[in-house]
Amino acid sequence: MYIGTTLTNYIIEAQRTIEGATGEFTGLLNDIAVACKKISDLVNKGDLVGILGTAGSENVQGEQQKKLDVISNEIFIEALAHNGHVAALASEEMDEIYHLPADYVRGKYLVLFDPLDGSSNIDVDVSVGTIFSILKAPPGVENPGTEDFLKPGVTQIAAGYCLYGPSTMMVLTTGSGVNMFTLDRDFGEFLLTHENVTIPEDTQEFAVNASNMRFWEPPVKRYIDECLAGKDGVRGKDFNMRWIASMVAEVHRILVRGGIFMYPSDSKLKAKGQDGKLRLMYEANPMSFIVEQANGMATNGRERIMTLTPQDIHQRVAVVLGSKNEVERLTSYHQA
Ligand code: P6P
Repeated sequence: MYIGTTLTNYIIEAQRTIEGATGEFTGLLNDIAVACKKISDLVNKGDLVGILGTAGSENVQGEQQKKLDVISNEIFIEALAHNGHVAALASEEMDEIYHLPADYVRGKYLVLFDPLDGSSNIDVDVSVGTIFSILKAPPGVENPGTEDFLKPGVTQIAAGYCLYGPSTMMVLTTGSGVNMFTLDRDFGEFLLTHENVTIPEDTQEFAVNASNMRFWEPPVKRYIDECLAGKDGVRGKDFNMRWIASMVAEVHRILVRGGIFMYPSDSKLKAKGQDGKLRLMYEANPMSFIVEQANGMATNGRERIMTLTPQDIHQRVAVVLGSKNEVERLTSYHQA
């Protein structure tokens, strides 16, 4: 009876190719998978277990927290803090980094995560997801500080997301390509379903929140106008638009069929002193790692996201990512 390749088996096989691997990384990814399975279970139950709606609190971003934002954050801490694979954690839902209790065993890794991205969709039953980024912890440091997290995206050991959609899918890169695993609820395992995913270099589909059009910088306005002009315009082909308001779902679509996603800088965000809406450390960097490993491209409109030097755990950044030739085109318009 063929079972298929489970996420755990796949990681153990991958670990065998890593010099000196101790199994701790495998243990960490397994802890992350457990957290995501638990979140998937709750997301799927929704109102049946009374967890929709707002928590009546705000996160560090000043955004209304959904009950599931808070619960998902607690699930991640519960799943990752106890097993001795991490030295500290950072989350969109926590102002400060999370230091382990003094009696907990410390591990070799730091994990940054957005436990439930796109949660404004949760009450209307639209796909949401978890995003995570894994860094090496500084050796021998009992309690890593914020500065130990503030590393550029190119230093990530691994990155991934779990999409809670019609099916629950774990998408992961450890720097050797991108693989997708689909959750088989009957026996609670993520099974390998898409190996070495690559993003088509061209596309006719763009994703942007067009309601911000009047605030866009000229290069973005030019790019979108050209797409809207379709085959009668300079692009010579028609384009389609998507906007789900859930970055995990947008990135997943792009991994599967190509596309360009953008949350650009604009005058409204600049007026608030923000370079973008999305967060560098636990949204843009992990998604950029995944997209680049799938032969795509990710910039802030001007430079590669993964080379940016972080200044703050919760700093925001402009994001343009997806099909390489389209990201290059839009980025070139910023240099024109
Ligand atoms: P807007 C969700 O809140 C999120 O961080 C991303 O997942 C998503 O792409 C974006 O913000 C949606 O932003 O302004 O369209 O609601």
